[in-house]
Amino acid sequence: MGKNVAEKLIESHLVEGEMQPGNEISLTMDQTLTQDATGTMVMLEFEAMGIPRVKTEVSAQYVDHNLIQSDFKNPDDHLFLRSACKKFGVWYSRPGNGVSHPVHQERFGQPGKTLIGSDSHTPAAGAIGMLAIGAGGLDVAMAMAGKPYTIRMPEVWGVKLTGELPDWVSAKDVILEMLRRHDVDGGVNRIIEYYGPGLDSLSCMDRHVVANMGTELGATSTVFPSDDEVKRFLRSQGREDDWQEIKADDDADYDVYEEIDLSELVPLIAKPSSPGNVVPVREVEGQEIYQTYVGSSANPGFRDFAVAAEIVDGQQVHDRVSLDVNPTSRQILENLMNTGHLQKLTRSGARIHQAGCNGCIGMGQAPATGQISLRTVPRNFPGRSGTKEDAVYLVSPETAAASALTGKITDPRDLEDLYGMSYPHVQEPDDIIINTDQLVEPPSAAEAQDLELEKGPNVVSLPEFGELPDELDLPVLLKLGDDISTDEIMPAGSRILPYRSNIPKISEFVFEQVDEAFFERSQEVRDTGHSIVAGTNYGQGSSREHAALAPRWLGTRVKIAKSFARIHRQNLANFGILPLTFTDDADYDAIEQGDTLQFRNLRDQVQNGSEVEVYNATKDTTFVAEHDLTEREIQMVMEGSQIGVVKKEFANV
Ligand code: MIC
Repeated sequence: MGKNVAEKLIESHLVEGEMQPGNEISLTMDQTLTQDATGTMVMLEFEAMGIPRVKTEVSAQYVDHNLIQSDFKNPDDHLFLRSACKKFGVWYSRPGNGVSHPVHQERFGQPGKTLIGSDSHTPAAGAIGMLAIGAGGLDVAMAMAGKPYTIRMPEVWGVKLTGELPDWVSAKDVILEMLRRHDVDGGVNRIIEYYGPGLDSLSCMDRHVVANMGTELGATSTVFPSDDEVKRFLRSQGREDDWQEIKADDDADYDVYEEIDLSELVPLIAKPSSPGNVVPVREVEGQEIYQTYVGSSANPGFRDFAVAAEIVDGQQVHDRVSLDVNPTSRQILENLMNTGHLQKLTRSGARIHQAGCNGCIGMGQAPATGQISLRTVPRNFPGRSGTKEDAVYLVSPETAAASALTGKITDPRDLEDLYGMSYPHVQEPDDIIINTDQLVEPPSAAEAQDLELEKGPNVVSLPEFGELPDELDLPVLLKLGDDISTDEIMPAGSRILPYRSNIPKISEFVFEQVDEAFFERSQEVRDTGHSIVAGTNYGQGSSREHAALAPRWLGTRVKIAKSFARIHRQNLANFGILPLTFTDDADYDAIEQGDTLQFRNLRDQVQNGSEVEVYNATKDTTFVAEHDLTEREIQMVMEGSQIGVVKKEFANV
């Protein structure tokens, strides 16, 4: 039996386990990617492990999230990261150089390699035939230390693309169509592999859009073959030598099949406040808007900006609309200047920001109260824009630009009648400007030996966590519903993100979005701990380990959910929070916030089986919950965190 692309990538990096869906497999990681909002923890963790230099082929650190410098905190972090990169042997992408995912694809991405990144959108690199996986910071620190990464072998979901995209419809509509069909958990425990003749009309940056937002489907990763288009892309980046062909064998099989006829797609939109809430733009057109936003790792290509520029060219954006343009890299910005597209945008009234994540993560550009914002970003979880009760819709650059002109949600196909416009077919020029100047290469190990880490007052060492007690009496401090995202657990935004390097401080904001009194309640039981109860897909969204670390600092010992999102479940285990699932949904219904759950003989139960007995002392009832922890994860939960386990391991090497 032939192999598909995902299987080939896995097989060539497999060091342990069998490639059967559900089996535990360990893979070597060739490259790592970190960004500043998660990277400071990664560097602190790497330091705590006591390893002098990274052992990967390439490790790169990007400063793209915490760019607003309203006081010393973010710049302190930047300098700390710069010093850590030099000391540990990591490339440093300076603030303003751009968003990690597109820059990594342009500069370091290589077909056939594996990449692990402390950002959930790391799978974007699957656009050029890599196996790229998002993970918690500690898992990335481990990979930097040369450790293989362990996951459960996912199913491979083959999505055949046929036809060609119609005018006014683009790559964003392809991934929105996947989300329309399958919602935010449709890709759980799967790698999505795109193939078929429809690929011919998707450039590498178009594929990046689709691979990036595979994360919104809950997928472990997304892969595309490495074909002539990947060769063209690498050639345009001056790196043709890094190309190799990787395609599925003719008789390759997939665990699940799907087909999308691109020619049947229409402009789509994800309504507030979930990327899975997708309908045709037609269904919601006509509503007045306040903002449109072009940029982010979900629409990062030259084309995405150029098409918006062509649409607004010669017009003024509506006078109630803020058209925010966030270039994804300095290189793309320079190319847009060179081709005249930037001027078309500025002349039409667009507000140009520095290259970076910016408003995508609530670092500025928050919408006005009760007003609609249309964004090309990957997520619209509640409050993520920085405005409470926001109304963020996810769209293509075409829909964003069309709506900026009319001041209303507009199907871009209407521009033909409204403005007599025909669809601007934009192609990225082949002889682009290449700018690598803001990527700082690390010095040699010998030169780095005596370098010191530059830790300003914002960089606070990692707290140490104690082992799992055998007996626990834990009040349920919060009961939550389905699909709770990490943005709701540990919010981001310009007020909170600057505390990413300070766990005690950032923990004051845990669950602020959903329950403002949570922090105060947690303080009453700080020493004895508490539990959290939730529905399905708990912890979807980002990779931020702060969504485990900060609750752990506040005393969360056990979380019981109907199901967990992959990265968050791993982060919980990494920091010694016991992730349990309900065996019967009725047990979830029976628990009320404020009940006390008793656990007895807990260590024994966790180590010697998968079932844990829970006594609800308030209701006088008992139920059984389950864990699916591997042996290694059990060790972490027992020790109180993976750092303890790792330290011991490295001490014994
Ligand atoms: C996101 O898009 O949610 C983020 C911000 O990039 C996160 C990482 C973080 O929380 O720092 C992600 O996707 O993992």
